[in-house]
Amino acid sequence: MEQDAFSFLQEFPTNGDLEEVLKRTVEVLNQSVESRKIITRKDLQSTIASYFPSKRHISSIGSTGKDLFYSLAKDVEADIQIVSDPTKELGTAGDIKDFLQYFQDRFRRLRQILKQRIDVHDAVSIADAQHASSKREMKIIAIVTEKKERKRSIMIQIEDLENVASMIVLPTIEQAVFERFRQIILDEVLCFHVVKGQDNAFIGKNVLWPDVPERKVTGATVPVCAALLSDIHIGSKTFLDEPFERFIRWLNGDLGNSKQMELAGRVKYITIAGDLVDGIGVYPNQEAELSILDIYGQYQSFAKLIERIPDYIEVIVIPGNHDAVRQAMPQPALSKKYFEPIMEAREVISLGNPARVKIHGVNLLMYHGRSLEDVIGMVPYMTYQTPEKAMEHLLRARHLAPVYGKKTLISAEMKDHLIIDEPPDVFQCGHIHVMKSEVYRGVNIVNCGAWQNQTEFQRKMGLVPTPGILPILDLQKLQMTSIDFTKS
Ligand code: D5M
Ligand code: FE
Ligand code: ZN
Repeated sequence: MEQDAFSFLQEFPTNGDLEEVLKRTVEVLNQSVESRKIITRKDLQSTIASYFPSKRHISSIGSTGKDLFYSLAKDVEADIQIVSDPTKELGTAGDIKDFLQYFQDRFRRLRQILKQRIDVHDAVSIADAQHASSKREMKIIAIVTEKKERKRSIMIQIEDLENVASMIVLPTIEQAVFERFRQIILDEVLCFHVVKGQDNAFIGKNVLWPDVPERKVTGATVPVCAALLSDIHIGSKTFLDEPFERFIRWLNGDLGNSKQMELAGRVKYITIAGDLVDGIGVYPNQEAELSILDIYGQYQSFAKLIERIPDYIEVIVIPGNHDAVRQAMPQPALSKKYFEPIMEAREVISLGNPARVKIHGVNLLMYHGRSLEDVIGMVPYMTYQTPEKAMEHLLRARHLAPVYGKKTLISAEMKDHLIIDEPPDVFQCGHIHVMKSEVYRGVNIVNCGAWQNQTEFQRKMGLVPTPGILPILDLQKLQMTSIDFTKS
């Protein structure tokens, strides 16, 4: 055995596995074609990687840490499939005809998704429901165009492709069902249980969202991880350079306890859900809070930081509302001008917002999350401190930005790119600057938080961010963990 292999073994956590590691290594050497008799450090590492997936970590941090850092991700081949990216499909929408076409596409496709539910199969059109006899119970699929809440009743205007109708939710309805009606957001396509009332109006009895079916998601076959980031806001005076520096050092095996280092070694992917830089003129008086006053310089600075991400890690980025692309959803990928300094620094996959990728077969939906503000503003009980609940609502609506004409600008494209056609395995957003995750019907939901401290503007808005905490997803077990980089 060579000296280096000896020192590796000395550092290996001493438990019953040591003998097993040696035995396996000898077996592998005996079976190999080369008639080598000397065991090297690399042989030992590869045995541990193949046979002892949970024993890959090496304890201790600091100066000796780096020598002992073993990266499994380095030995795993990247497996990324881009499923959808709006960048090349965007048109120049604008007139009334486009608007109609956009909503018709939204209605038809969401109706199709709704009809896949067994409890919606028998839904009829508004016209058929209006022709039915009074007091008859029916289901209709419609888009919501108006909602007015009174003390204990709700007036709702609905439409399908041919007709419009009014619906009233009465105070006599069960409280829990009343609360469901209160959660409705304008422009959602929903299934209503109604009873025919007088004058062609309906009495709302219940409401169903398209939702995602409860399911079991299959993870990757290898134990690799993805570090999920968003809202880095380079160029802002409140960008947290020290926590970000610790994040980079952790990735490089320079920092962390044994468990955290083991995790770092398994990071094969970094996905960034927008707001890479702070931009210019995004909110009132932003100049006072900028450390880099030109947008190109901000992207250069971003490039400098990500240059230090180990090169075996694949980085995927999409833009957010602070990035230098059009604001209307969907957003195309960063233009060449700003992406150039990034590409000179390291290889990065740049996609539009939203984007879908499959990583080792795990279906990831990346979306910056501007519309979460609209959801939080319109749905009772939602707050900026629980962005995962707002994300859950988007999954239920099967749409990333239901309401048209509020804070989220939506471009009326021929095709509605914001429909969640296929339920994702992982749903990643940012924008809110509060790190939260949960599992909803088998879907891993994560809002990535931020790498920017509270700005003066956010303070005035009452937003309390949770910056510097990194969510990490184990792609094999589909489990989320997090590391707080704000503490040294
Ligand atoms: O958004 C950062 C956070 O600030 C996010 O939680 C939304 C909140 N924000 C941003 N603009 C507004 C307005 N106009 N009202 C209320 N809350 C807001 P970012 O996209 O990083 O600026
Ligand atoms: Fe942001
Ligand atoms: Zn944002």
